[in-house]
Amino acid sequence: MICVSIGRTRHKMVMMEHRSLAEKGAELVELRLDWIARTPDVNRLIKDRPTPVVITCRRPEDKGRWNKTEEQRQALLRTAIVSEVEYVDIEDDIAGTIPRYGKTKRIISHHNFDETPDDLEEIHAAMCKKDPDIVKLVTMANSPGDSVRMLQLVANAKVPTIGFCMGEYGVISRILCGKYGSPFTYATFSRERELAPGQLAFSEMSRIYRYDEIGPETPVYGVIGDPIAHSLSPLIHNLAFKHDKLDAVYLPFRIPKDRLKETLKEFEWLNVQGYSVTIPHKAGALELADEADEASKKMGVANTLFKDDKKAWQARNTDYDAALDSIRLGLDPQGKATADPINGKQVLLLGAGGVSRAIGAGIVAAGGVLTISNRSRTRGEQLAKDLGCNHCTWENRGSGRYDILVNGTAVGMYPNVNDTPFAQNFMQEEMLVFDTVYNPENTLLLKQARERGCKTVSGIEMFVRQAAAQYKLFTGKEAPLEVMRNTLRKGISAVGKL
Ligand code: SKM
Repeated sequence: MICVSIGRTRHKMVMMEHRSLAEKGAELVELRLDWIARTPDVNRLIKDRPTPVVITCRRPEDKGRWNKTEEQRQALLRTAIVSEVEYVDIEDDIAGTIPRYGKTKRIISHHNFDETPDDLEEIHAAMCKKDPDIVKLVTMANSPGDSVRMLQLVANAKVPTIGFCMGEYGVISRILCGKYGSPFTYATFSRERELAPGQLAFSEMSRIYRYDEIGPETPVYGVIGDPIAHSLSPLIHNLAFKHDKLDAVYLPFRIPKDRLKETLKEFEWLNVQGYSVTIPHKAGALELADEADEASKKMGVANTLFKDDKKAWQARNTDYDAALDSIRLGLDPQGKATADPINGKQVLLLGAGGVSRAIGAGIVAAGGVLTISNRSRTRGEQLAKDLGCNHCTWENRGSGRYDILVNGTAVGMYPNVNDTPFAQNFMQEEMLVFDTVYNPENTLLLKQARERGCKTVSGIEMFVRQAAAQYKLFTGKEAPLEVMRNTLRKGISAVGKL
């Protein structure tokens, strides 16, 4: 069950939001009395409540907004109990002063906004002695492993325990706590109304992550990277699982660059079945895999890890085929060509990062005549040397004649939508211009290329194809490509930014 928190300053707004959440399917709502500007009137708020409620009134030391006396606060909690609300949230240090009464269930809570302390088990054990129906332990995750420790605690608890972590590293524990037995998780009315760090919106938790359908056996997948909050992989993979009615969930795993090895070890407990891999882990993922295909080894980077039948980690690079197929689609939209349309074409590739390395290797393998240009000259020269292709300086990138231009840099990506890596007057009409940037879909580079009469392919095509290939490696099933494409487009316009 998802408990949705409401924090509004006026009673009227709390009740309105409560009704709206009930209409949207919320089964339990937390009313945060500390947000109400005047003296809260509990009975008014709960009189015609459309769902069961948790009554909570947080003090400033627990990052709440309560600005009246402690006596008044505790009196409110008692009033809620006497009025037989379904749950009341009582901080562990005042549990002794609020007696059990009637049917109201006691959630004994403890928050730590700084860290997930080493003595988590001891804190939990002490809370279990305070006559709880439910123990609620919420701490700040300062590393990915903190979420794992918290979920282990939930899984081993003898008393029903809500346990999750705050912050970006904690997001996975908010989504997975139910899998390990947490009676409910918390979400917020909308992302703009985050009441605690890392809280997801009710719609994300219910419609994207399908929290209520995650069970003990649900296979877990996810994307690893740093940063990761911007990634649209969770959106498209989860909605593809939903479309195919698969019992599976896909999470955003933030892992710092220097912690990949130890974190993947810690995540073994979560029994993750497959990872998409993004910056900065593409080289590290390849190194840590038990086995890799020849193409990934040659590129030195992988964007996919999945467990094979023998539980060994396999590495692949789905960026490679996705990029090449996107280019082929642009050159030969009807798919009529009998030979590879890239063969013999002059290709200018801008950039020398992981994506460029994969695309460049693919172009060379397909028989394209590749030239690399990069803002940092030494990196560009190094990649050209590794791939055995031409190099041209960034200043001279407009001087040659090319059939295909590929942008493998992040220039033009949101929020820098007015930037372009290649001036319009350098473009030739018969060129195909392919931009790996997918947010926005219509980058300035692509707009100017179209004005100039060039054919274009957007980064959406590549992103969807690399995800679809991962989906097949993860599930053994063909991905619902159209669902993924439409979801990505909607996701980009809804989020507006990545
Ligand atoms: O190669 C992909 C990766 O699979 C996922 C991703 C993302 O989620 O942003 C980006 C690319 O690196």
